Amino acid sequence: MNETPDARAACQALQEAAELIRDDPDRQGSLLSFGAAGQLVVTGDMHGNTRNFDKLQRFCALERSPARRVVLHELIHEEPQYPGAPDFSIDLLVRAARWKCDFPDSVFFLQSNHELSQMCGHEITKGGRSVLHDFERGVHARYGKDTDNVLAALNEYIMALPLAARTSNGIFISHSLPDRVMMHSFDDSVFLRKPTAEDLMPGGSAYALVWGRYHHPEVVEIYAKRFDAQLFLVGHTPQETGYEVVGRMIILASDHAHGVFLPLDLNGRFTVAELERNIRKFVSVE
Ligand SMILES: [Mn+2]
Repeated sequence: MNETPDARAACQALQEAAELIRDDPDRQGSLLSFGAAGQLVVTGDMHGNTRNFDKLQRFCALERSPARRVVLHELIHEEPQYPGAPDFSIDLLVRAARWKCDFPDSVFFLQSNHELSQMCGHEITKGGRSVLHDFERGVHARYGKDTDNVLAALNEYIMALPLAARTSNGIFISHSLPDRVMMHSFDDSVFLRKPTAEDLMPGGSAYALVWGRYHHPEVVEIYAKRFDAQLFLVGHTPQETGYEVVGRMIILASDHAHGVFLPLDLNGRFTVAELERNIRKFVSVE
């Protein structure tokens, strides 16, 4: 049976984005590197929030700002609008993939635990509901008989994602940092290669990177030395007021009405306090 035009367009956007992500000229192994020119806009988790994504697109205005780049993570798995409702966060992911296709040198994504779980079929439960099942119901509501094709294209996109980005002014961006207990077993060379199936499984270093929680300033210090980073920007840990500072790390959240993003000058030098002053709330964007 032929695909519907919508499903065909969604698969095309996801597959084309996956190809661009795999072959990114700014990428080596699973690490993106940004040079000392232009502006970088960093977000936290978005979890299907199309309202904040609209604002991000308006703020970035990539059609007239070629020197601006934007890093996004954790786009899927939203809180359904009412109990029992499907999760429609596939809509945000497809829009973001199109944004990458339209501006391949400006739009970047990082691997996140929700994307990884969706691809691997590792269940996440939230308040008793099955997050993966609700997401798949949303994909089915949008794409019907073409659901499997869209999910396959989605998996190709997720498999392509890099793990982290670093800037020439010492900022390291990833979905999270490994837990303290993983400090000794974490394999730093995971950034130098395309993650293997083992890296992405529980116990693997890519898995540990995107699932880490409960960070302490002294652990952040240790990773700063190991990764040769001045400052960390991450998402993952929910932030009701938009962000939190943990030593030399800022945790950003972009998935709700108090969500934030962080534009920074790629040739500037920053302390954590200076970066904190650059944080913008989505509500401040028209
Ligand atoms: Mn997360």
